[in-house]
Amino acid sequence: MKYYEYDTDDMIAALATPWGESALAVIRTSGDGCIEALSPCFRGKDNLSGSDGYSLHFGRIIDPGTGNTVDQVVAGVYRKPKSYTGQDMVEIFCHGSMPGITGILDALRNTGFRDAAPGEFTLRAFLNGKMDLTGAEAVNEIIRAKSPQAMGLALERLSGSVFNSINSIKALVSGILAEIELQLDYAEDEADPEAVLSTGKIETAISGLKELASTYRIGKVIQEGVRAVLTGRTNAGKSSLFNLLNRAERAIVSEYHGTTRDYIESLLVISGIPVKLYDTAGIRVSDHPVEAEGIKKSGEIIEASDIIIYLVDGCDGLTAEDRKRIDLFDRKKLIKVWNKSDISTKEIPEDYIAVSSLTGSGLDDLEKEIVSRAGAENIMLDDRAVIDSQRQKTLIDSALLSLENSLSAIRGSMPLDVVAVDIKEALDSLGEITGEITTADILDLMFSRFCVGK
Ligand SMILES: Nc1nc2c(ncn2[C@@H]2O[C@H](COP(=O)(O)OP(=O)(O)OP(=O)(O)O)[C@@H](O)[C@H]2O)c(=O)[nH]1
Ligand SMILES: [Mg+2]
Repeated sequence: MKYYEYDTDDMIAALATPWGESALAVIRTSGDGCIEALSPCFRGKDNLSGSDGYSLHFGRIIDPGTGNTVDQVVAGVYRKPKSYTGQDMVEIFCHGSMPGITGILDALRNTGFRDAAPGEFTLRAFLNGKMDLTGAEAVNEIIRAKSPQAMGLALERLSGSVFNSINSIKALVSGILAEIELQLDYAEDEADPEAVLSTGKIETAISGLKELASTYRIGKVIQEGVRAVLTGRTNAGKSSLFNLLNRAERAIVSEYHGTTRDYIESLLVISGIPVKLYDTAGIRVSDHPVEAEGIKKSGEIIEASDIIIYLVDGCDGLTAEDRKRIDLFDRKKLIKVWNKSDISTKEIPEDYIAVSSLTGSGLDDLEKEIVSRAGAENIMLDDRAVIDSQRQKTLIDSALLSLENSLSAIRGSMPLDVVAVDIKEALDSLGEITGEITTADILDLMFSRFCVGK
């Protein structure tokens, strides 16, 4: 969709729930006159066109062409501006039946509704001032959240945690600009910026932005999670540990070497961090083409992982082959596990986590280490605005750069109008974060990532 040619008032419709059989489905509509337009398709005790906002109506959707009943539904009516989009809206709660859903959408098309593009309802909410851009991004983050923590942070953002932080910094920076402009208007001589401006406010704004920027890594980890791979020699106990971490018998475990060939993946949540965990084929020289292919795939997964959990078979102890492999890995990503600690008679080196995949001992330590490697230990999430949007991070960084430039300009006794340019640039970047300043391209990019119907 191209927003520069965008009609914000026409009537749109979309299925807001997944395609497929289900108990219920929701079809959403929005636009000028949509309640009246939908009214002829609805037969019930009440007439939709005269109904109040926030009212529910039981009835049938009929095909306006044939007069046939398509489905029995409940229609929810919202009157502007009290709706998600800020426009008149009708939400149809129907059966989750494919022919029913198709029939309702066809009836709507025949009545003048257009299929909504991804994120178009939220775009309208933004354009109608129902939410700022950080709120709109939060809507998508809520839908994509993979853990309760990710969901909680995104809900905070929807309630304005990032918006409020940015706005208070923006107010500070606007105040600085006002001071400069006053000087520029009234000062008789060219004033020395350092003499007339206190740098304290700029420094406060910088530290506020730095704090917000520093939450990006953790925000991203919580939202998107990390990839962790189990690797090691055959029979080290990777599949046993995979099952233990999953609390489920997912992978085949056996005393035969080379049991796992294709990799297996699962999604865990450890202390709020979504972890995509991979069990892979044990590494050894193999002339069996299937096993060799599995080992090749293991290599590719290790390459793409954020965390590599290397298992040493505690019965055998550390072999020359283990040492050779361990040396190849990036230290920052590597967690070394001494498995079979229940029967190992060897002395366990200090930098290993002793684990028994049989008894579960050491599991807590391993999980803590995974969280720590994800960069998420000691996170205090209460009352904090945490960002996870690359767009917001880039704009915060550019606001920071402009403010730092303004400080250097002041300290270098540059003229006040030069300082003013940097301050204005910082304000523009902050305005872009909340969407006060925006372009069609930004909206295009952002809303194209949304689901249809949201
Ligand atoms: N005593 C003991 N036995 C274990 C432990 N972990 C795994 N085993 C045994 O070691 C054998 C190999 O375990 P797997 O989990 O299949 O090992 P793997 O690393 O996945 O092996 P491949 O898939 O062949 O690479 C099985 O007989 C397991 O029961 C452990 O912590 N303690
Ligand atoms: Mg295995």
